[in-house]
Amino acid sequence: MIDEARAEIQAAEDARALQDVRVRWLGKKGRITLELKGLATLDPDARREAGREINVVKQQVEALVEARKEELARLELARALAAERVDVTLPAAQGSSGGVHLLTKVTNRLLDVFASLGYEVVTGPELETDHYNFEALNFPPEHPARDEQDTFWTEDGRLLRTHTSPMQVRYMETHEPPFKVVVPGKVFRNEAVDATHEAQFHQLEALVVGERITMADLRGAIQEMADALFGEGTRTRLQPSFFPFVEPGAEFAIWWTHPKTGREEWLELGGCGMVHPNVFKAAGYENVTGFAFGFGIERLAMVPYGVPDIRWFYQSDLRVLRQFRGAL
Ligand code: YSA
Repeated sequence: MIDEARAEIQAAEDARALQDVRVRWLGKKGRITLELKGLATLDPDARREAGREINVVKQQVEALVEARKEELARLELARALAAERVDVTLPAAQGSSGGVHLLTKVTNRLLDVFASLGYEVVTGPELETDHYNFEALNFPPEHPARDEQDTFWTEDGRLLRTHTSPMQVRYMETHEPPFKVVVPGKVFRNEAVDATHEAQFHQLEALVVGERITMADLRGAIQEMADALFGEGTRTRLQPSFFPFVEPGAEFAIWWTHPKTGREEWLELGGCGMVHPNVFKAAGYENVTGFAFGFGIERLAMVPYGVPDIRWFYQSDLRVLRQFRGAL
């Protein structure tokens, strides 16, 4: 009988099956219970003997059930642990690491170049007053040059700066010459947006003021920047132009090879000139001279990296952004 019980107990694959076996053997109508009840029909001596034997079997069955119960619990735990096992040899999930935007890289490169030439980097407010954006830069209220720099106004009469030049006067008001500064920053214009014009873009401004600073210094500074950015001996060109806050004024360009077409041509970078006496007057300066220049960072970045449309910089399209991960 004990062998039969042992076989059934061992065959129970889970706690529920084991409970069924236990009931079959030890329950109210179980085999051992019925055997015990059957003792009543025996005479006292045989009953004592048979009772002892059945009780031994009963204890063995109880012990076997208990042992199997513990064994099943151990197996269950081992199964659960196996299911939760982490395979450390699997390749890790590929998270996106992000990257620095091409415009930020180009700006940082420019700032490195200017820092190495001894320029201090300063920044100014994007929300400006008419005074700093126009008036102090020698744009009188009705001057037609204002039309080229239409912008967005707040109800209290301030405006989103159209260029980084307002920092010229702000800086001069709080510093004494001589100095060399560069001002990177975001600027805004109410433009008809197209492949080369955005309503929000970036400029970099340089301002150098001291005694006897001349146009030759301006020429040299632009040459140094071009050499550092595009290689020693890069040709640069200044052509006469008009900006109210310089006299004389010029547009500057560098000679370079277009990476897509392979053609050599002039790349217009921005405006420059000798700081106008009226600007020095607005800043409270006397007996100094200086030069300034400013240019668009997007336009500069577009050409060497072959970005055909300025709007691509701001569309957050990963197919575009990923191409410049390794740039610079
Ligand atoms: C001129 C003389 C100085 O002594 C100092 C600075 C300057 C530059 C002047 N403040 C200025 O903003 N001139 S600009 O209107 O001709 O713009 C300069 C550059 O900004 C352009 O050459 C172009 O590269 C870029 N730019 C202008 N409008 C743009 C633009 N880039 C993208 N989108 C636009 N809408």
